[in-house]
Parts: sequence; C-alpha cells; structure tokens
Amino acid sequence: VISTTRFSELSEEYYEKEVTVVARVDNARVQSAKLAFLMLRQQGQKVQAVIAAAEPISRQMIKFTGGLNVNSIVQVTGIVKKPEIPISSATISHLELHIRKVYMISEAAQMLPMQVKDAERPPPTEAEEGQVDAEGAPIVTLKTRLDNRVLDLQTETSQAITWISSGVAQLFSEYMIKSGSRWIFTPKLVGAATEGGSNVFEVKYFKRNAFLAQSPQLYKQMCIAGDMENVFEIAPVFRAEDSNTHRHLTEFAGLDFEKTFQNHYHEVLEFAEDLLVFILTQLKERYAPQIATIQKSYPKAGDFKLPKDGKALRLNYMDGVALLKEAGVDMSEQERFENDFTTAMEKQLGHIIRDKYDTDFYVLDKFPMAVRPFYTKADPKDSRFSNSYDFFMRGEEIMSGAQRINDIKELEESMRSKGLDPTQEGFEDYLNAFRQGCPPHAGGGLGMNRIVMFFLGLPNVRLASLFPRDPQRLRP
Ligand code: ATP
Ligand code: AMO
Repeated sequence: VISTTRFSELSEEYYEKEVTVVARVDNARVQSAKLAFLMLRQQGQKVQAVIAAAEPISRQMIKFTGGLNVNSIVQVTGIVKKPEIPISSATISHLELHIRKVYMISEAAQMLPMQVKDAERPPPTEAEEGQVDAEGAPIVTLKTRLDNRVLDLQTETSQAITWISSGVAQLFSEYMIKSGSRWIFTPKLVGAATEGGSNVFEVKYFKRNAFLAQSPQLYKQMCIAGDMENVFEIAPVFRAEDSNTHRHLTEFAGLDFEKTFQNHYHEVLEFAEDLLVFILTQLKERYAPQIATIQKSYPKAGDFKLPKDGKALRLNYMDGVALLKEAGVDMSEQERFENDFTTAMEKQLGHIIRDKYDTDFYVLDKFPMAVRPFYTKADPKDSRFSNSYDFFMRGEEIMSGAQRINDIKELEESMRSKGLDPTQEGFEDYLNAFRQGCPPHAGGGLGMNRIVMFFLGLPNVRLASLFPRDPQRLRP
C-alpha cells in the first residue's frame, strides 16, 4: 500500500521530497511533445503538476498525461518543487509537483454535462442556458448546477459552503450538549399536522394515511412532559408549501430545542440569544479559511455585525412597527394585530435596525397572537400579543420560538380559536401529556439552511442545501 499525501498537508517542508497524491484532474494540457501540465484538484483545492521528457519519462507518457479526461481521478507520484513564479491558477500557488508516475484510478467520461470550473462563479440570476460571459466562458445556470449537483459540489465554493453547514450543526449540538441538553430523535411519520393543516405532505401508511412531520414541535413538548427538561434535535422538516422563492424549501434541516424554565420565558429567550451568538462568532473563528474562499464569489460572506456587547439586540414586535412607521411604512390597526411583517417590511426593518443600532442580528419578541401557532402562550398582560419571538439576520428570519401553553384548558381553547378540533385524531396523545401535568417550557426552531444562506450572504437557499427539495425539484 502506498501512503498518499493530502493537499491540506503540503507545505514548504515538502520541497524536493517525493509524494504520492490521489486527486481529480481539473485540467490537462499538452504543451509540446516534451511537456504537459495537469491541474490537480482535491476538495476544491488545486495544485499544478508538470511532466517533462527526461529519463525515465517517455513522450508517450506525456501524451497520455496531457490527454487525461477532465475530472478523472488519478494517482500521481512526483517531486514537490518551488515554482519559479507562484502559480496563480492554483489555490496552493507556492508549490508544484514534477511528475514521475501517473496511474488512472477512476476515469471520468470525456463529455461532462458541465465543467466544474464553470460552476465556480455565482449562478446568473436571469441569464439563459447557452449564453457566454464577458470572457467567453459558458454561463451555467442554477438549474444546470443543481441538476448536476455532484459536479457542482466539487467546486471550491461548494466545498466551503458544505463545511459551514457542517459547522452550524456541530456548533448547535456542541452548545446544547454543554448546557446539559439531551439529543432526541422524534418520529417523522406522524398522525397530525402541527404547524397549520394545509402545508403538510400526506403519505400512504399501510391502510391509513400519515403525514411527514412539519416540525418536531409536538414531540419535543411531549419529551418535556416526559421529564426530559432540556432537549434538542437535528432532523429533516417537511413543508408542503408551494413557495417558489429564494428562501423556501419543501424539506430542510431543522435545528430544534425545547427547555423548561423557572420563572419567566425570557430565561429561554436569553439561552437562545447566547446560542445564536455562540454559533455566529464560532463560525467566524473556526471557519475563517472557508469564509475567505466563499468571499471570492459572495463578498458579504461572514461579514455581518453583532451588537458590540456580544449580546443580541432585543426589541418588541411593536417597536418594529414603530420603526417602520417612522420610516414611512404604516401598518393599519388591523394589519398590526392580524398580519405579520411582509418579507419586504422585514428587509426594510433590517436596514433601519442596522442604521440605528449598528447590528445585523436581532430578536423581535411579543408577536401578535393571531400570527402564531395554536401551542403559543398568549401574553398574560395583553392577549392580543404572545410570548413568542423571531430571530433575524440581515432582515430575514432564521429562528422562531415561543413559550408554550402548558395548561390543558388553555390549550384546547387556543386550538378552537384557531379552528382546530382538540378531539381530532392525532392530537389526543399530545393533549394527554398536558392532562397528566407538564412544567412551563419554551423553545425554538432554526432553519439550518437559512442560517448558512444569510451568514454567507448567498442569493438562494438552494446553494445552502446539499440536494435541495422545492416544489419543482425532486432530483437528484
Ligand atoms: P415561517 O418560518 O414562519 O413559515 P417563513 O420565513 O417561512 O416563515 P412564511 O411565513 O412562509 O415565511 O412567509 C413569509 C413571507 O414570505 C411572506 O410574508 C411572504 O411575503 C413570503 N412568501 C411566502 N411564500 C411566498 C411565495 N410563494 N411567493 C412569494 N413570497 C412568498
Ligand atoms: P417555523 O415554522 O417558523 O417554526 O420554522 C422554524 C425555522 O425554520 C426555517 N424555515 C424554513 N427554511 C427553509 N424553507 C422553508 N420553507 C422554511 N420554513 C421555515 C426558518 C424558521 O425560522 N415549531 C416552530 C419552532 C418553534 O416554535 O420551536 C416552527 O416550526 O428559519
């Protein structure tokens, strides 16, 4: 067995040493009968290799190397050298490999549906297939990229984005576990629609129908009733929303948590604020190289402001209404209490808050009861409002949460007021949990893909999903 070297390990210490690497052919070019170049790629990183006629390298070997199909996986043995001038087209520019041996490990087809390098730039917003950019390179649309997602994942940018997703999940679980939280795994095949009846996928379940879970909401609360006190989950969430927008998916990764509290739901709200601040600051710290890579395509990646005191800025929903009014956006009395902000209002509020408070990250508390789900606790001081909150980054929502109703009578009443029947099949086990006693609790749900999208300033949530699902897309 030959031991191979990773590109990430290579440094000046390897100058004049022989290494063997396994990598993809990013590009192959015959310069002359005596000279050929290979650009090798590993997890998006590129190193140049050269092969020149000299003992024992034959001209045939040069022809073979320069003619390798792009994207083939090869094993290359060679001497690491310092190039005369840094190789600007490589990501590791201060060394090159002088080839002694090349073996084919896995050959790629001669014609690929798209070139990986053409997917490196941001997808065009309106350009059509087949157009070329200013430099004559073909413009690859987002559709082509997503249709060929395996190739698209190989770009330097996609590689870095998938590390950030991995980082968000890791940091979330790290923070939760440190707080004494238990990792839970709740069913995704369920008997009731939890977040509003219409947006739910129905599936055949033997002789009955079942639903795909719209969130772990009912089960995370049932875990609290089961005396688990502090729980979290990372799992798929299904939404049958026919929303063809830049930020809606029909399946996304949900980061959910639920906790008991002693005196006030703000204990949980503060916990959530600290959680988000931890995730956002640690992403910047631990993933600086990936963020720098992504900035080449998306300059705003990682560039957002947290409040100076390291806490989240917390305002009430009505403060948001007032800030918008000052800026000339007036909501009618009815709109304030029965509607939520529109996406455009949310974004405008994001700008206003950035100007006034110098932060891109903030929380709005006390949303109107009318716009929140049945399990949300009304504000005991003013029942038009609720003990519920949304977290925003750059004016777009990344998390929702609330104190939950833990009194059975109040819960049944809330269901009825939202047009739900508490005796309806599918709710009985959830409601029984409250009949049997359940401590006060609150929690929240974060959309992982949304955090990645807004943290990196990506134009589309699909770029922050491995194999995105939307109303049009069920493949790959
Ligand atoms: P939640 O997480 O609470 O569902 P969300 O961010 O997913 O919130 P929605 O409540 O589904 O968003 O909708 C929020 C905003 O998104 C709405 O104000 C609406 O303007 C916009 N929106 C939703 N669906 C569409 C759509 N199909 N086309 C255009 N805009 C949409
Ligand atoms: P909500 O429905 O607001 O709350 O969802 C929580 C978070 O999930 C993200 N999100 C989405 N991401 C991508 N595509 C979508 N279609 C989509 N819809 C929502 C958002 C959102 O903030 N049970 C409650 C949470 C709770 O109260 O604990 C819930 O599901 O980032």
